[in-house]
Formats: sequence, C-alpha cells, structure tokens
Amino acid sequence: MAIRDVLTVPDPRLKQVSKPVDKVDDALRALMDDMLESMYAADGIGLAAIQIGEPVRVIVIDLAREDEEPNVKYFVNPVLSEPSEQLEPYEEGCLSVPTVYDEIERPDRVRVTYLDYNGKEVSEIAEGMYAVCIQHEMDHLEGVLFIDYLSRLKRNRAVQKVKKLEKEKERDDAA
Ligand code: GNR
Ligand code: NI
Repeated sequence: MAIRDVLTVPDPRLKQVSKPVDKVDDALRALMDDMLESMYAADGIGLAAIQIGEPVRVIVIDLAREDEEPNVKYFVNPVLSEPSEQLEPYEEGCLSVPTVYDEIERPDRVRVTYLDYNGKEVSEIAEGMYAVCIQHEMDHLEGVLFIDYLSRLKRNRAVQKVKKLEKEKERDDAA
C-alpha cells in the first residue's frame, strides 16, 4: 500500500469524467487500498480515485469518528437514484480544496447501487452525512467540485486561496 498525493484545484485532472471499471480484480483492490491509506493520511472521510490521479469510477468512504471502529465502504461504478425532494444544507469541505468550507444543499436521502470490494452488487439508502458524502464523491466522478455550486466570486476566491497555500507549501518544502 502507498500514500499518494491528493490533487488540488486548479489541477485540470479534477475536471475529468471518470471511466467505468471493467472488473473488480486484485489490481483494482490495490488501488482501493491506496485510496484508503491516502484518505486516512489526509484526515478525510471520503475519497474519489481521480483525487489521486486515477480517472476511474471508484470511491472510498469511512464516516467513523476517531474514537469509533473504522467503517470502510468501497464503491465501484456507483449509481445514485431516488433522490429525496427534501434538501438539507451541510457545511462541506474537500481534500482537493483544502481550508475552504461552505454550505451546500443536497437531497437528504438517496439510493446508491454499486459493486463492493469483492465485486458483489449492493443497493442501499444513504441518509444524513452518508448521503452528503456519497453525493460529494459522485460529483468527483463527473469532474464536479463542491465549489462549483458557489458563486463565481466565492469559487475564484477558493481557488486563489488554495493556490497560495500550495505555493507556500512548495516554498517550505524547498527550505
Ligand atoms: O473529508 C471530507 N469531508 C467532507 C465534509 C463534508 C462534506 C464532504 C466531505 S468529503 C471530504 C473528503 C473529500 O474531499 N472527498 O472527496
Ligand atoms: Ni472532495
């Protein structure tokens, strides 16, 4: 397993539409293992493969708090359906837009159908933070970030903030 760098805005790869997976095999499981390790290293609750530069339709999520047992879920070729009419606001963040947080409204319930780590088909209803997270990750598979729902002013500010942050990090790394 390996910890991989998480891409940040304005990296154009984050705008790519990810490709469906053919087969859940050991090579794909190795990618899912790297995704989980990279997500934990970055203190995230979810990660889409494109965030580590792999444009395939794979997501990992672990919503457990630090004082809880890990609760890892892997999603291959996930599809959302039956979104609730009821929307709920939630303060979102993204490892690809570090230090930026803003409130986004999304359906508060949605069905998610996917293949799991072993390639078995699963279908379940997601609610609450699980619903928020799976919709946020599904957006990554379509090249969409949560800041794309904000005003152009807020989005541009967010990108500038991350660019500055990354530049400072580069400078610190060089020193
Ligand atoms: O770690 C993450 N936290 C988070 C908080 C609120 C809404 C969505 C998220 S997902 C994010 C990790 C990430 O960027 N996944 O793509
Ligand atoms: Ni994200």
